[in-house]
Amino acid sequence: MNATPHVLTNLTAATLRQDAGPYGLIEDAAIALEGDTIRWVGPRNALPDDLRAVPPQDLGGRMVTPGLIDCHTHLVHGGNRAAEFEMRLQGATYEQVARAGGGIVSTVSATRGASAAELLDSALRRADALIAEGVTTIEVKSGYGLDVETELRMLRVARDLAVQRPVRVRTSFLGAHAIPPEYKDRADAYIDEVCIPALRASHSEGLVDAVDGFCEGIAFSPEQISRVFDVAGDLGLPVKLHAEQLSNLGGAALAARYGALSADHIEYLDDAGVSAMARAGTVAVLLPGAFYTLRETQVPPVQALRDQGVPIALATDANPGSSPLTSLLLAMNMGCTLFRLTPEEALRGVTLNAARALGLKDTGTIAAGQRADLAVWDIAHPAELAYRMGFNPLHSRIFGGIA
Ligand code: DI6
Ligand code: FE
Repeated sequence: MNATPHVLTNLTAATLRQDAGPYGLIEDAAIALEGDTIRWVGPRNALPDDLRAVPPQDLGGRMVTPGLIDCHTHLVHGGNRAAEFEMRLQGATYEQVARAGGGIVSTVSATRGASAAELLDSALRRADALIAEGVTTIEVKSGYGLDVETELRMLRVARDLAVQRPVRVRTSFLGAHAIPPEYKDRADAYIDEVCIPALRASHSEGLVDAVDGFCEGIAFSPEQISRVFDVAGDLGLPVKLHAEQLSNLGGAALAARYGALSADHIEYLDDAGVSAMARAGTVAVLLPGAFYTLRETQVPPVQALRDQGVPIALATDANPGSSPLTSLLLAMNMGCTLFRLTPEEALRGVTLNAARALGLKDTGTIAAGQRADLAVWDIAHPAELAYRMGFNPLHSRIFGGIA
């Protein structure tokens, strides 16, 4: 491709490159884009001669970061759970609601009853909220169908989001999310008769980038998750897992044994789980929106993750039950205030480490050869992104080189 380069100047670049200083910051920087790729980034006075000849676009001293990445969402679903919110405010716990047939299973009925067009319509509203905050990549899970047909419909709708909007979508198959009412007390049969066939069908339609599961007392055992992960391995798909959210079943260590991209939630993760993740290079995806909504008190072991060099990502977990959150900036703020991440860790968590949690190597930093997915902000310092609540300082977004 011989596209004319596009040169951006009069900006500060928070490149997030790891070999650079805090935030990988470059003051008075220039960024050159060519087609959908970043060709060059560095101090403006070091611009190569051929790029100096191109009339630049002046960004007025603004801050440029990589486009943000929401690496854990359940964006596609029918209905909402405001009634359950009210029940929990009257004292019911998330687990009690789930065991009483509410919770995830009530979203399953609403999702089964929704057409693809209805699912797309409501998911686009939520995707637009993310995109408006500079998000350029969104992960979307299935898991509210729990039958072959509806799991496929959810994944097709997820893929369609990237046709309807300038955003990249990565899909995760989450058939092992909950046990549907027709398989009550027959979780093993559900795995064999529905989950695994739905995974194979979704994969053969090219709808699956990774395989996820919910390993928990109210969901699936480590043994059941293993059976799904074995099939993922046969299909050549990477895995990730909702692990140690409400209790410790050793899910993160199990995921690490399968070389998982990420283990997500992990409030109840122990030292052995942290070590297993460190050895496998599994990313810790922290989801403060769910922690906040469920009024969880056990915080994830952030210091142990740091000490053992486990990369930390942050995401919204956007879902109608435990995290009705569609602001990645607010997730960053919550990551700092509730989990004591630094603002730099929060930004790394929604860029470079979020990319890793999705197995993506071409996004998440500003560097030559990366995709030209950028966010331009009206801020003076990158810490401002995590600092405010309910304020959106996005100036503009560049997706695949296009503003
Ligand atoms: N953990 C979560 O936080 C979401 N799924 C999961 O496995 C919650 C999904 C929901 O409550 O609808
Ligand atoms: Fe989730």
